[in-house]
Amino acid sequence: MSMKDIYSDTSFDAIMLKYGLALEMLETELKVMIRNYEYTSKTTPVDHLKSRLKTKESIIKKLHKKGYEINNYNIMNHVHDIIGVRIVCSFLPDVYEIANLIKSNNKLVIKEEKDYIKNPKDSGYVSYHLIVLVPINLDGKEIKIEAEIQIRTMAMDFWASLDHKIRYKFRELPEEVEKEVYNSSLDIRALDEKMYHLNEIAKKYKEEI
Ligand code: 0O2
Repeated sequence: MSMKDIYSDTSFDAIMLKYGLALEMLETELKVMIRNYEYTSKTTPVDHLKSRLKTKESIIKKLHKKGYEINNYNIMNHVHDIIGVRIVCSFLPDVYEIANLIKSNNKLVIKEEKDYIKNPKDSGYVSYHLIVLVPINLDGKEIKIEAEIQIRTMAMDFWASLDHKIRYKFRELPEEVEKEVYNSSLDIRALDEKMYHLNEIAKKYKEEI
């Protein structure tokens, strides 16, 4: 019986194993980078980090939505967020600080950047996304696996989590609900600005006393 090595095995289970390994590698890389930054800058820009591997059902749903046939080639080439890492920061500028930190990491390759803070989505969704390639070593050979990193403030995370819940529950939103959900995203943006300014005032006050 011939045994396929994991590097050349293209079965669904082997693909998910590779993504699982890449997620572990990415999480470690990000945590080390953040701890190191916190140590040298004496600041704590990150409130928390969480990650997940997309479920098989969710992968199939995404391919359906994009109009692709369900096969392993399309999974690897058209689903960009099988690995999802979310970094939740305290204040708005922290989001860009962390994004720049990731962009300067020499192990990760930046494939795409989507700044939904400067260009919010029609829904009101605000966040900063990076699609990165994570290198992993299998049987002495390197492969690069795609991952999506979402960076946002706590306020943006609060809105996005509840927006996701509301949308998931109701599928299509009534127009007035859609409008109010959008309006609440404007409140969130204003709140982020306000908390940032209050923190700046507090910092200045601390420096002066
Ligand atoms: P889930 O359940 O969170 O995984 P792509 O993934 O790049 O092929 P797309 O849609 O162009 O497809 O990517 P985009 O717009 O960058 O969005 C990717 C993810 O951002 C989504 O993944 C959500 O997590 C989040 N997102 C985007 N728009 C919204 C929004 O309006 N509301 C909320 N709450 N989240 C949003 P999934 O797979 O759609 O969902």
